Formats: sequence, structure tokens, C-alpha cells
Amino acid sequence: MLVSNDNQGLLSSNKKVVYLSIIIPTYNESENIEKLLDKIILNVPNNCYSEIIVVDDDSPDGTSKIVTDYIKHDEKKTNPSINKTYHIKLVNKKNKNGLIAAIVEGVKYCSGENILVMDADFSHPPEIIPKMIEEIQTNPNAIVIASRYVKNGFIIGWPFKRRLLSKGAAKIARIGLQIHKVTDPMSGFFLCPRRIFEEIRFDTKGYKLLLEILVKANNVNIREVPYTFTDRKSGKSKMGMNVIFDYITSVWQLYRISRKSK
Ligand SMILES: Nc1nc2c(ncn2[C@@H]2O[C@H](COP(=O)(O)OP(=O)(O)OP(=O)(O)O)[C@@H](O)[C@H]2O)c(=O)[nH]1
Ligand SMILES: [Mg+2]
Repeated sequence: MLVSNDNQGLLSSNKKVVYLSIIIPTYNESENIEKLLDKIILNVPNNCYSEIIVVDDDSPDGTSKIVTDYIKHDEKKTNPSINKTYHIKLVNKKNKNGLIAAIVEGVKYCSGENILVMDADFSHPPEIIPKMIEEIQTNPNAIVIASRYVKNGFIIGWPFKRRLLSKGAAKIARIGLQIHKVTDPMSGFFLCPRRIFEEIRFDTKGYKLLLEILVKANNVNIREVPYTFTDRKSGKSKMGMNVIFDYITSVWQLYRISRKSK
């Protein structure tokens, strides 16, 4: 469990302490993961106890070895007299069966009260994490979504075709699944109470876990935080025809589930 120690002035701030688990699914992210961990540690506010859980599907580029070394080095460099407010875990999966499966596996290792999910490729800027935490503090029963499509949200680096595809897919989901209030239901960057994950049985496969949460979660509020999505600069995208096919299949599956529950 995430245990509280107060050696870094953590409880001296007026804000309530947040117990946070951050899940980062990785596949061939050797060029990004080290820098990303540095950035997350730097940006998580000091009223948080956090655990960072990297879920790697045995990436051939050695991502998990980099994380293992990072954890060892981090343990050595930390002054033992200072109680750390974060720790890092690596979950090494042996089978690659998609992003949703990786996140769901990561949830089993979480002990934080709240779970934040983000990509490893710097499309999701760690600088937004404090704003998302502020939102959940004022609204503990909310799903806090980092959104590209709410006012002041932007996308940098995507060609017109990719933007169109993303906007079109979001529209299909919003209309078809009746989640009109959410501007970015396909965001992969969100924060919510752990209980929401525990109450849902995930049926879809592929990429869009938030969509399934939005369809199945009961009695939750939605908060959206604008951010600028930047296309990855390092490593390879896993986006392809199979991702599009999985998306269509899961929207259809969720559509049938939402109709049955009415
Ligand atoms: N563990 C695991 N992680 C995955 C898998 N597929 C993708 N990821 C990770 O999930 C995150 C999102 O994947 P991306 O390839 O960036 O996919 P995307 O963001 O939809 O596509 P781009 O916009 O092209 O970057 C990244 O951190 C990937 O490393 C998978 O099968 N298993
Ligand atoms: Mg990406």
C-alpha cells in the first residue's frame, strides 16, 4: 500500500494528500521511458504519494531493462534518511495483447486511491498532471479527462487526415454511445478513483479504455482539463488498420451493451 511519511514537507501544504497510482503502458518505448519518468517525478505535486507502474509487454527494444536499471539507480541515489513520496514498479507481461489488456493488468498492482493513465511517448505532457490532481481533489468522484477538444486544447504534429479520423471517431462515439458531455472520449490520458476500475468488467480489446469506462461507470462526474497533444517525436506509433478495426468493433460492442442496459 502507499504509506505516508512526512519528511519532504508533504503534509505541511494545506491541500489534502492524494494517493496516486500512475499507469504507463509501454511497447518499444526505450527512447522515451527514462526521460518520461524523470519528468513525471518532477511534475507530481508535493501533496501526492505516488507509485508509477510501467506495464511492458516484453518489448524487444529492451524497455523493461531500462526501467529496471532506472529503479535500481533511483534507489541508490535517494538519500535513505528522506522518505520518498514516490516509487516505481515494473510489470513485465509476457504476451502483447493490446493497450487495454496492459492497463487492466497494471490496475492489479495499484494501491493508490486514484489511478492516472498516460502514454509513454510524450503525447501526454506530465506538466498537466497537477491540474488533473487539483480537479480530483475538488471532485473526488470524477473522471478527470485531459482533453484535446475542449476549449484551449490543441493538437500539434498530426496531419489533416489523422485529425479528421480522430475527430470523426470521437463524434461517432459521442453520438452512438450517448456520451455527449465529453469532448474527448477517446483520450488515453485520464485520472479517476480506483474503485471505478474495480467496478467494471472490461470486455473490449484494443486501445480505447476510457470509452468503456464512460459507458459502464455509474454515478460519476466528468471534468475535462485542456492540454496540447503533441505527436510522438521518438519511437514508432502502433496505430494501424488493426487499431481502427478494434475501435469499430469495440464501439459496436459498447453500443449493444448500452442499449441492453436501458
Ligand atoms: N504494454 C503495451 N503498451 C502498448 C501496447 N500498444 C501500445 N502501447 C503503449 O501505449 C501507448 C500509446 O501507444 P501509441 O503507439 O503511442 O499509440 P497512439 O498514441 O494511439 O498512436 P500515435 O498517435 O501514433 O502515437 C504508448 O505508451 C505505447 O507504448 C501494447 O500492446 N502493450
Ligand atoms: Mg501515441
